[in-house]
Amino acid sequence: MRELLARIMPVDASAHGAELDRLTAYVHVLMLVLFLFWITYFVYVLWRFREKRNPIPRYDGMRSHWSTWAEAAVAIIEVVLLVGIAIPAWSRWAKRPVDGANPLEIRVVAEQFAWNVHYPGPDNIFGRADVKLVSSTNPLGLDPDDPAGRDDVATLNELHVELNRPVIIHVRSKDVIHSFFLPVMRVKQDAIPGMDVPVHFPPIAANAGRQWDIACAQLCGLGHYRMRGMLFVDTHAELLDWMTSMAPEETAPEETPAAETAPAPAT
Ligand SMILES: [Cu+2]
Repeated sequence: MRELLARIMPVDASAHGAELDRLTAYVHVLMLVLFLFWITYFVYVLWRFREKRNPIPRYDGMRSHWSTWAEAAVAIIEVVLLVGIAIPAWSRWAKRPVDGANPLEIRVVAEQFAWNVHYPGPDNIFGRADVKLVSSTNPLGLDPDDPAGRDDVATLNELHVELNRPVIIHVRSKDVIHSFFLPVMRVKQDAIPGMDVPVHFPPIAANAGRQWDIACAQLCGLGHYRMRGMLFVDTHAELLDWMTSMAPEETAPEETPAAETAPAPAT
């Protein structure tokens, strides 16, 4: 099944993607079987009960119970898909990575029509951000007087994560509802003004020359079509190099952007 899905689905670079793809495939197979069965039955009924063969209509309907049993069988299959696969997958996904997993925490702030990406920097503490400080040169509204924010790294439409390290992304929005969509990570989450919604995933494959998109999956305005970013899955060393190159001049990181015992970022 995994080989077949790999051929027809987009690249899957996440640990949880295979399970979601499998569920999607089961649902589509069930719908295909139902569609073919009912369309065949519909054509059969048109032919079997045509006027020429049945000049006098009968109003007592079907007398056997096979259709009831067929409906019951479909309901049972749907319950199995929901209770046996979908709910367990959701409950696993809803749990945050355990603390020992040292997740990389990032904020993504959507706006018409771009993705602002905010890293806490080497101190692992997000600098204070205030909507009153937002300007064209300070799209995240970072407070220049907050020492925790001096080493923060901000990028536009460019998201770097680390291979085989869990990522927690805090999805936010500055204006309207957007939808943060990483097709290769099988992640899709609405970005809602006034809310901080964390999503997490473990990247298990690197780009290897492939271009991976961040898309907006909500029609959010006239420029929706150009709300596109790039996702890069780096090795630890590559991420550190990139973070160093992006760090503010006077606070270039000397160490890994996330120490082994990362404290929880300030909210
Ligand atoms: Cu959008």
